[in-house]
Amino acid sequence: MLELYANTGCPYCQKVMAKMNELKLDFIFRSHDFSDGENARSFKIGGKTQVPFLVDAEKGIQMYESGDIMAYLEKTYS
Ligand SMILES: N[C@@H](CCC(=O)N[C@@H](CS)C(=O)NCC(=O)O)C(=O)O
Repeated sequence: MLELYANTGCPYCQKVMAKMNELKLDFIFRSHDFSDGENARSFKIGGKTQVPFLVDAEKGIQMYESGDIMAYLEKTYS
């Protein structure tokens, strides 16, 4: 199952979520709290405090950058 670490107020996250909805992809939304800083779960996995952050465990993929994530989703799941 795809996991997206994101924040609903983040425009980059919104673009990625729109792409996921367009492609009708199921995913787990992991709400990211910026105040958690380096204690955030996504930081522990990916090493950055940045969102969006995609984890595609089945394919061994972890990815930052909304443009890269959208291109990956399009290429892999459309
Ligand atoms: N170039 C990145 C920008 C992402 C970005 O700036 N995200 C902000 C939230 S809207 C963020 O995570 N800021 C905190 C940080 O970078 O540590 C993308 O397109 O995904």
